Amino acid sequence: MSFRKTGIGAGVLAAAMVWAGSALAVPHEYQLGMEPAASPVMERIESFHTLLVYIIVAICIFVLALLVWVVLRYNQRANPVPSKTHHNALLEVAWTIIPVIILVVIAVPSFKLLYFEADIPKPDVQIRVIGKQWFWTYEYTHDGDFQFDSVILSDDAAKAAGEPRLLGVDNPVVVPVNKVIEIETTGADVIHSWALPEMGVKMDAIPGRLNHTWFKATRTGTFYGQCSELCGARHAFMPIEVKVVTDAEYAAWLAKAKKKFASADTNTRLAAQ
Ligand SMILES: [Cu+2]
Repeated sequence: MSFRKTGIGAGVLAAAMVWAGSALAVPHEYQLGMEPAASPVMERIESFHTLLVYIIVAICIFVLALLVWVVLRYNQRANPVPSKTHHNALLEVAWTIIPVIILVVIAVPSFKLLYFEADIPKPDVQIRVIGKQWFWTYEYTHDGDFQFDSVILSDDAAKAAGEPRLLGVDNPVVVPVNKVIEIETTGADVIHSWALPEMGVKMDAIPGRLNHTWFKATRTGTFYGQCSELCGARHAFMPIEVKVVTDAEYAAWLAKAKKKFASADTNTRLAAQ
């Protein structure tokens, strides 16, 4: 991640971790695997990814072994009189059937995962996410009727707030832990994409269209994401910050947010008039 390379101090990171109340959900130096899953969808994505890695490694080793065998056994010196064999029915059937079996082994869990992701359970919280050039607007349409803009913090403000550079925002999204959060995305100008890696969420926010996805956070903490559809000059500067909190903390935040953001005009309210 660029903010590590561009010099966030370890102290700031440690402070951010304390502030977040749990492991800071950002990548680390020399990280090999994905970030630890924090939702049922991401847990399944990670185990599917692991299955694919095993299959890919096995195929690579097998193909490499074949190559080495051919190079050593059938080079001109070792094998001066080449075989005139031009086909072998058994071999041809095998190299057709075995890849088909491998593809089926991949397809079955892949479709299962796809449908698990697409089937949105009954939501506890619904949030409309509107991508704008270049920030996000969040509308709480279920738990009250308010909206707010979520804008990147300046480097100085991020430092002061103990937030990672280029990821912290002024108004993070707040959601309760272990609850189904339905996310409805749309775009106000061009196509954006709302992505939260640890929740396994990446959904395009397209003008004139409502896309739906969901996540259920399995632990509390602060999670970061970024716009994932090139949307213009400041595409890299519209991060996503989601705080997952307990039910009580969520209720308290909701009460405050309703007052704080009450003056803002919401699209929902305009539509209701
Ligand atoms: Cu973008």
